[in-house]
Amino acid sequence: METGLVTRGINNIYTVEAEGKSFLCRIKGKQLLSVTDEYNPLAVGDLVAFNAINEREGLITERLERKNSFQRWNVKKGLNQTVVANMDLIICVTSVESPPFRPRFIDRVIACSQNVDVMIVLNKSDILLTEDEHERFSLFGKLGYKTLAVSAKTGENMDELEKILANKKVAFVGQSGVGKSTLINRLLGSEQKTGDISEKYNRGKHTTNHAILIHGKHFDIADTPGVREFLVPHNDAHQLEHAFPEFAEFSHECSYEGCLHQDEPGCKVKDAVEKDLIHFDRYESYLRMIASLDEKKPEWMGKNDRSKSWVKRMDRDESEEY
Ligand SMILES: Nc1nc2c(ncn2[C@@H]2O[C@H](COP(=O)(O)OP(=O)(O)OP(=O)(O)O)[C@@H](O)[C@H]2O)c(=O)[nH]1
Ligand SMILES: [Mg+2]
Ligand SMILES: [Zn+2]
Repeated sequence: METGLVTRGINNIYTVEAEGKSFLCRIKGKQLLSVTDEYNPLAVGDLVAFNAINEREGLITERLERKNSFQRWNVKKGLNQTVVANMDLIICVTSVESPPFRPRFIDRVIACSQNVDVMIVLNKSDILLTEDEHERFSLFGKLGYKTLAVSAKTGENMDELEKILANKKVAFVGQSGVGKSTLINRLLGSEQKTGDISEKYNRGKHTTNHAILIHGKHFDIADTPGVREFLVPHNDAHQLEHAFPEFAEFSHECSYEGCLHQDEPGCKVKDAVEKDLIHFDRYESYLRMIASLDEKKPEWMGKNDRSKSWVKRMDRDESEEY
């Protein structure tokens, strides 16, 4: 029995690395005993116990306990799906344009990251954000998240990013076309496929189609497929609060214990939004996530005009077709 690291998984065949060797492994039996009601039993970054059959192949018998994960809700299957596990840092890669900057997407990435730090990297900063967008981007820094504007094209701030990555195992997640693979190639000298931007939809074409952990000299990076949307995993709704640290100082004053800050009377979070102590767009982002858990229509939409213009400006692709 050996312990190894999953660096890739396609069609139920996993690449497992152990002691400098690489094995192609299947799961022994039909499923891992420890894993129920999840879309995928194993993700890149998982540690597994396996039996080597020969120098190149093996059978996985167990998934070792995860220290953290990045999970999303898989709508089609109605199950939580783990994109990567056991990372030192989740890097949400966003871009200024093509696809446009979408702060609510970042909010969801934070909510999908469980027990792991999140950093926000704004790529394509050879192009400029609008003032409103910049304000919303800087808000993440004020809330305590590390943020950095870079350009894979011009190389701006890439040395800074390298410093942050040193000695870490990180995952790049984000929308298709933001430049995850381009950045990784530049950082690691790897040759991940990169894609053009669709002229019709002004976003990427899902060039990377499965997650893979790539080793570098000073750090390891998991490249992941771009998505149009990350829906937050279906766990206890209260777990969403970790993604909204600015609620904390108000939420413990809410009248109801266990207040979810929707329409409960005496909600101090809602009060704080009305007094502009919490950014209204962050609050709306939160409400959307809660609504998606209930699979309710977001009734609050359109309640206030200010928010409507933000929906239009900041979440432009909500109406886009796939
Ligand atoms: N202007 C500009 N374009 C960039 C920059 N970085 C990447 N791009 C372009 O963005 C496009 C998409 O890059 P990819 O690296 O394939 O994006 P991705 O995030 O890996 O996309 P998926 O694999 O589909 O998730 C390519 O045409 C890149 O040349 C940048 O810093 N500035
Ligand atoms: Mg890619
Ligand atoms: Zn409340």
